[in-house]
Amino acid sequence: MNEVVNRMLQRSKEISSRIIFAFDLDNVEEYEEGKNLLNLVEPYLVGVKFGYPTILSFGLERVKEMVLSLKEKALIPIADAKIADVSHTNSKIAKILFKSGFDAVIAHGFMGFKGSLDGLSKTVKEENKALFILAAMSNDGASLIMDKVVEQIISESMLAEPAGFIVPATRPSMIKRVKELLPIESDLILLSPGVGAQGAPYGSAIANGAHFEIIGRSIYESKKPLEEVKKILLAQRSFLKG
Ligand code: OMP
Repeated sequence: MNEVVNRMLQRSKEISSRIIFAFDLDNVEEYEEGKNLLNLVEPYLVGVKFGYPTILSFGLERVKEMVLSLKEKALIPIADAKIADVSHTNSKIAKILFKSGFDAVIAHGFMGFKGSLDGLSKTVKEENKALFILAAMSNDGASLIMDKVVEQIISESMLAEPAGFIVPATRPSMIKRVKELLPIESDLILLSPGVGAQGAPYGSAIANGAHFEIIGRSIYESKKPLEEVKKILLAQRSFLKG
């Protein structure tokens, strides 16, 4: 099993949580506030996903500081740069992100393996990190194009030996479809955004077979983020028991 995934599953078991926090702040003035928020909720998180809003507004040096501090507490930092370019550019992006301490990167899969995912996959393996690939997206429009080619996306992506896929909590049928497309007994994991602010109930992606729920605004826009995180945990745990 991928070493990063191993750590994710271990932490998940230890703290009984399936939450990956989507940390998407877009104003550098929120830096101190953001750090305080992370300190508040980190005991309940398996990982933190940094998206373009945070990386571009805070800058990589500040993000690196946050990433290293999360790693000290055994959280898994994931860089969501939705990599989707040709091989050598993909590799350069990934190397920069790994140098900043990230354990995993997220890439698209529609570009195919040859000349795109191949280079990225090589870099990820060389650095002993994890690659997560978008199988289908959570927005409504994704059902028009992406859902229709999910089989091809998965088969091309598998050549890149990913650690797992991103699947939409907003369309549970797609979570199930992706699971069906994966090899039997595969140890690939599924991360699912679309929970909370985008409409899927807390815990529902877990109930539908995802391993982790990626949740952003419901936490960082809440007046009581810690209470919200505890609500998410309760929902996830009830589905895991049920
Ligand atoms: P909230 O809607 O605020 O919970 O955030 C969801 C997070 O998941 C954001 O960081 C999105 O960029 C991300 N995301 C989706 O919402 N939909 C997708 O299909 C894929 C992603 C992603 O790759 O993480």
